[in-house]
Amino acid sequence: MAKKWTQLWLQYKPRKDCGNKGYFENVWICGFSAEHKIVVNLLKEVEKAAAGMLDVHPDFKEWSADETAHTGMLLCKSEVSHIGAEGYEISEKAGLLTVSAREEKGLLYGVFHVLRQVALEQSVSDCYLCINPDNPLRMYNHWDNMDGSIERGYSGESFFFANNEVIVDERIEDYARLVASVGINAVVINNVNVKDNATWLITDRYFKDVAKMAEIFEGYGIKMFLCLNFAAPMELGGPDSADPLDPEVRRWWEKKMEEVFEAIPNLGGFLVKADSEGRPGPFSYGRTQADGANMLADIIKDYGGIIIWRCFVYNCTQDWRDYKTDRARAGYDNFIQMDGDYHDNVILQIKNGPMDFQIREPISPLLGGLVKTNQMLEVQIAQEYTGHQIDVCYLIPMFKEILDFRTYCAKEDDTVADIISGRTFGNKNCGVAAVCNTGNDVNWTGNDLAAANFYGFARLAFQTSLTAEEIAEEWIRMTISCEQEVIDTLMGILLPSREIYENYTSPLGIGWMVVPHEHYGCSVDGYEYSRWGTYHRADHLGLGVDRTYNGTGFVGQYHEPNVSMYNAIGTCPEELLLFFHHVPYTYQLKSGKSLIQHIYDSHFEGVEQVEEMILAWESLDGKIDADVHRTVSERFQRQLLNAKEWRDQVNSYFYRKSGIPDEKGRKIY
Ligand code: GCV
Repeated sequence: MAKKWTQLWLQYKPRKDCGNKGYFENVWICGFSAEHKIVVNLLKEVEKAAAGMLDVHPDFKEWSADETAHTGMLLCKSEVSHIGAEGYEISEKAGLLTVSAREEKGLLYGVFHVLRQVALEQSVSDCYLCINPDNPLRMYNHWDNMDGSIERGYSGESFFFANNEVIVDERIEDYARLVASVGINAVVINNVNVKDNATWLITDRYFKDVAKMAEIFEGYGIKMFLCLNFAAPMELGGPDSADPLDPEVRRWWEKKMEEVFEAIPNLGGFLVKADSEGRPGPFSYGRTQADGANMLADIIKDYGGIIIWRCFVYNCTQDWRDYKTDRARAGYDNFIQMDGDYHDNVILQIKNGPMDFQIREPISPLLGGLVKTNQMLEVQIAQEYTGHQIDVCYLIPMFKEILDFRTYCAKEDDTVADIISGRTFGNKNCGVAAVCNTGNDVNWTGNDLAAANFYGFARLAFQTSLTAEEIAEEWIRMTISCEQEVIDTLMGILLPSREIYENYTSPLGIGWMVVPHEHYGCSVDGYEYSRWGTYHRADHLGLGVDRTYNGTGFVGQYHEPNVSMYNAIGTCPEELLLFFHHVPYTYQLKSGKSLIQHIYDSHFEGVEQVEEMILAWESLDGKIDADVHRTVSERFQRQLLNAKEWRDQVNSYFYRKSGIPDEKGRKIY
C-alpha cells in the first residue's frame, strides 16, 4: 500500500544514468561493521535508491585484502586527519568510487552525497571531494504539543504526538531518513513551551516510547533532545520550589536525570525556555539564567548531555507609552553580564534577530556580543511571520545574510557563521537550529514549495558556503523536476520570494503590523497599543523606532563599526532604516524617492510581483506533478488576496496619517 505521505527529496524516481549505474552493481564495505545500525540503514538506502533511480540491484560484500574486482563502490573506514568525525571523502578512479569516513555518521552523509549526485543527474566519475560539516550541531526544533497541535504549525498536526501519546511509527523513520540525508544531527521533538502532559515526558509515563523514538533517530546519526519545564520539580511531585540553588531541588533533578538517562541513554540533552512569555525560570528565585542553566548542565554532564538555553527573554508586559524600554535590547541586557559564567556543556541559543523572526531584522547583537560563551543561532522555517506556508517565502537568502554578517567580535573569523561553527572561539558546543515547518500533511510542509526551506536550512547548516541558488536548484531537481524549463521557472519564483513578501508587508525593517496572535495578514496597529513591545511609532510626520543613542540606545549593543553605521541615518542600511530611526515621510532615500513614496511603490510592486509569480507557476501546469501544481496554485490565490489586503491597508494607513498623496495617483483608500 502506498504511504500516506510523500518522500520529498528522497523519491528515488528514475534518473538518467550519466555513467553512475556501474558504481551500484557491486558495493563493498571495508572497516565498518555491516551490523552497525547506521550502516544497516545506509545500505538499505543504497538498495532502494539504486533500484528506483537506476534500476540496479547492488551486490553488497565485505572487502577482503585479496579482492580482485575493481569497479563499483567502496565504503571505507579511514583515519586520515583531513576527514573529521562527521566528514567524508569521495573519490573516483577507473570505475571505483570510494566513500571514506572516520565514523558511521560520516559514511552516511557521504553515501547520501553520492545518492544526491545521482538524483541530480550528475556524473561522479573522476570526482574528488572532502567535506566536513561546518556546524557541530545542526538541529531541528519542533514546537509540537502532546495533544497533536503544533505551535506555529501550518502543515497539519504533529507526527510525534497525538492524544497525549508519543507516536512511534514508520513516518518517524522517514522523517529521520529525510533530515539525516541533508545532514541534520539533532532534533528536539516537543514545544519549548512545556506544559501539562509534556512536563511528564521525563517520567516513566513516556520513557518507553520516547526511548524507542530516540533509537530510531540514533540509527540515522541523530541525537534526540527534549524540552524541559523548569518548574518540573514542583509539577511532578517534588519540592515546592524550582530554585536552582536550593539543595533539595538539585537533589530532585539529580535523581530525575539518573532515571531519564537510564531509560533513554542516547538522549542528547535538553532545550530550555525559561523566564520567557510566562514560562518559569530562575528569575522567580532571584537567580541568574546562568544559575539555572549550569545547575542542569552539571547534573547531566556525566551522561554526555548538553543544555541548550534560549535567550528569548524579554518583558512581555510592557507599557506602549514607555519609549525607553526597548524589547530589542532585552536579549543582550539579560545575558551579557554573565558572559563567561556558563559551563562548557551549556549553549545559549539566540534568535537571529533581536525581536522575533520578522521578515527583516538586524542581527541580534548577542551573537558576537558574547565572547566567552557557547552560542547557537536559532532561525525559523515555520513561516510564523513570513506567510504561514500559504505565501511562498524561500528563506535561504535571508539565512545567508545572517551567516555572512560581520560582528567585529574578533580581528578575523568574526561572522555569525564563524561564531556558530566554533571557528572564532575554538569551541565545540555550538551550531544552528531552525524551528521546523513540518506536520502530518501528506506533503509535510503544507505548501510544497515550503519544503525548499526544510531541505535548504539543513543543507546550509552542513555547508554554509553553499549559495541560496545552489540549494534551490538542488531542491528543485531532487523534488520537482530535472527539466531545465521547470528549474528556471521555479528558481525565478523562489529566489526573489523573500523580497516580494517584504515588499507587500511591513516596510524597511519595522516589522510586525500583523494580525495579533495569529500573525498572518495585516493589522497596522494590531500591536501598537499592546504589551508586547512591538511598536512602529507612526504619527502624521513619520514612522520608525529611534534606537540610536538619542533613542533607546540599542545601537550601542553592537561592536564598532556597526554601532556607528546603524547610529547615523546616512549610513544605516536602508532596508533597516525604520528599525533604527524614526524617519519623516518626506525623507529622501538613496533611490531619490521619499519614504512615503517608497512605501506606496513597494506595496504596489509586491502585489504585481505575486501576480507574476502566479503566471510563472501556471506555466508549469502539465509539466510537474498534478497534485503539487494544484496545491500550490490554490495557495498562490490566497497569497494574492493577502498581498492585496496588505497593500491596501498599509498604503491607506500611511496616506491617512501623512496626508501625502501617491505621486502616481494610484488607488489608495
Ligand atoms: C514557542 C514567539 C511565538 C511563540 C513562541 C515564542 C518562542 O513569541 O509567537 O509562539 O513560543 O516566540 O520563540 O518561544
